[in-house]
Amino acid sequence: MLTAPRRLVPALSAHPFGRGVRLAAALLVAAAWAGACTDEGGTSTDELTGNAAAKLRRCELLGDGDLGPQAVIFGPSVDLDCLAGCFDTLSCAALEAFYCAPPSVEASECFEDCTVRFTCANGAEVLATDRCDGNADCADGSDEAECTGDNEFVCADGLRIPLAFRCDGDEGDCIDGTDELDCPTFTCADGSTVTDRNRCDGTSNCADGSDEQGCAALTCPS
Ligand SMILES: [Ca+2]
Ligand SMILES: [Ca+2]
Ligand SMILES: [Ca+2]
Repeated sequence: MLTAPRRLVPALSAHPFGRGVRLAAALLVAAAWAGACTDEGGTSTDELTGNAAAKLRRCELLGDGDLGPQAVIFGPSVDLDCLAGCFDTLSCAALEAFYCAPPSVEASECFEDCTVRFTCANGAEVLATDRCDGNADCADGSDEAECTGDNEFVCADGLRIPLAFRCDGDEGDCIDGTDELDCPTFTCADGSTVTDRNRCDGTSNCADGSDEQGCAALTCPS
């Protein structure tokens, strides 16, 4: 049974038409970071989440209940205003095709067009999230030039990792585990705690399953 919504705001590259698993994982872990941010002067992540959920409910594609952090997944290489525009303008039929019966073309194209890219010195383009992530994505390595460290998290032992790996629930990023310290938590009904990212992600993480109770689910026509 599907207990968690498919990502409300599509992880562009996690979609069947996307760019592959590695990048999907990168966008996935970028969610917690991006979720805490506000696009200054424009659409905030909370507004985008609320409006997207409202639209999907008007389209009778999303049930009542909570949305976990995993419901909204995107990195800083997505233009929030652009995504909000997609949810405003796309028809219920197009959204149903995207969420319930992928692959779909119209919605996929709208969402893909919201991707912000970085132009390498040689003129090629990579995702904006590839900028200063510690890997040379441009053939000329220019995406890693003049980096300020803003996209990095420094572990207690001095190791530098992409900021997106902070509080992503994976303890294998800093060797000393410090990337998963002081992260938001969800309190289970029995009083134990799990990382907040486990809330409504479709898997029971609390021993009593309470992290998966009261979650909104997609209500696709059968
Ligand atoms: Ca890079
Ligand atoms: Ca981590
Ligand atoms: Ca869970």
